[in-house]
Amino acid sequence: MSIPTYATIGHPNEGKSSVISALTENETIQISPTPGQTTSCASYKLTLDQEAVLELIDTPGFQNPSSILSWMDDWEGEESDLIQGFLSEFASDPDFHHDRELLSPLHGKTGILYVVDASRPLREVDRQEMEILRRTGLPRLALLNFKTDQRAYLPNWKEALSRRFNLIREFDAHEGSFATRLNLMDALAELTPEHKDHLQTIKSSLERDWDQRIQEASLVVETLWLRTLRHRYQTTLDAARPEEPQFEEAKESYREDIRGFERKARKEFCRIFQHSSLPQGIGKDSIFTQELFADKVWKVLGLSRGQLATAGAVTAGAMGAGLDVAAGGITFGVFTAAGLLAGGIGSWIGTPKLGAKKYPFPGGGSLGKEQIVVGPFADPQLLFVLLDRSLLYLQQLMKWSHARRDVEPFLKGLEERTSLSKTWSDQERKTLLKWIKTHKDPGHSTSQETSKAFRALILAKLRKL
Ligand SMILES: Nc1nc2c(ncn2[C@@H]2O[C@H](COP(=O)(O)OP(=O)(O)OP(=O)(O)O)[C@@H](O)[C@H]2O)c(=O)[nH]1
Ligand SMILES: [Mg+2]
Repeated sequence: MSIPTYATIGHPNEGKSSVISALTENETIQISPTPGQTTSCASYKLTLDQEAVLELIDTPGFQNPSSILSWMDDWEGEESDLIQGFLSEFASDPDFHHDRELLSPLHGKTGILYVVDASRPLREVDRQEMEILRRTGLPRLALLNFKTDQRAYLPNWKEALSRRFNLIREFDAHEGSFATRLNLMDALAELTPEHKDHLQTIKSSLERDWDQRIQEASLVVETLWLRTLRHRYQTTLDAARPEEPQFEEAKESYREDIRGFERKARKEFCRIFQHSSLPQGIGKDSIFTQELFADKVWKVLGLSRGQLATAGAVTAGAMGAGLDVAAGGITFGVFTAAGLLAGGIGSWIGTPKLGAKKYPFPGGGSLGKEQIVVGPFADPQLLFVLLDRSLLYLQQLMKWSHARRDVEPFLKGLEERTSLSKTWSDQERKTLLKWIKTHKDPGHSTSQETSKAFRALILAKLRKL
């Protein structure tokens, strides 16, 4: 069976290609602020489970709507031959190249998506374009795209469109959120009822696919936590060099490892949501883009000291205790439950100091050489900061339209955000702290249980984003 095929048509530069890009999650479609970017028709497929389920045809913008309409007014042939008649008449006129390209794919197609930028005033050419499309006799859905926030012209647009279109829907190509895409499937089902069942199946598949992505993302978050929680950086102490700079180098290597874990998680998030060109963390002065260990980041993100002290002091202590065992009685992180409580419940002053210690290689081998060990980090706040930054990144990513080619606003949007985990309930925080307690060492008897609770919590949060 052939799949339903819709042509996006409209005036140049209104967002036709952007609509297709958002809908099919295709970042490679040419989109440009210069009108006339699309010069010939191109077919794009919506693919689910490796199967093309819907076809969209991108077309160039109208160039001569007034001439086309006058020509149509004079047409004396059958109405059903109108488009074919136009294409034959203007077959070799270079001035009508774009118009031919945009009308030629209409033959045998399921319907038309007429894309307009409804944030600008309505003009006579728009009415002419609408009238041309009406005369094609195909089912017509008008998509109101908004290139700016201006909505004053909306009533005019709606009034003119309602005379010539079967349906009118808003579709902000730059928002292009998941819900918007689902709504469009409903609109297409209404426009072309003969494909209703098929479109309904597409909608269900889209929902299932989205949920799988969210589940995968929650696993990535857990992996990031696990790697960070247990990470230790070890290196051999060079007896010929002073110790202090070597301690500092080791600490920086440890920090760089954790930054690497975070970068990897963001890369995974981008892969899951099919974005290949978004930055995974650049910029200078936001709680999101700034360096992970910056004081400001720790102050704004993660939990407050009070939240950590009340909900997690014991666990925080346990995190420290875990270190003592792991490292033969030496505590590397200076920040333990005692430190947390002594610090009171005010806000964070900054990142707690990271400890580095030296001790002999276990078993007395290596000819008396000593090693430097940094981590695991004793402070659970590191995990909460990472969690917040992951969720904030996902929040931005999940609603980032594939039609957007500008990276600056992606980073800017992140700068305006603040801690999510601070707003969670005591119970939710306890779930997370329990996870920490049971995962600091491998093989804890209840780690599967706490892992399940952790993922369920993250999943619920992601579904709400
Ligand atoms: N702010 C904003 N800009 C948009 C939106 N949709 C499209 N644009 C911008 O408008 C410009 C034109 O978008 P295209 O998708 O290339 O438009 P088109 O109708 O395919 O243009 P032609 O192929 O030239 O006819 C680009 O700079 C887009 O980024 C939107 O919803 N919001
Ligand atoms: Mg285009």
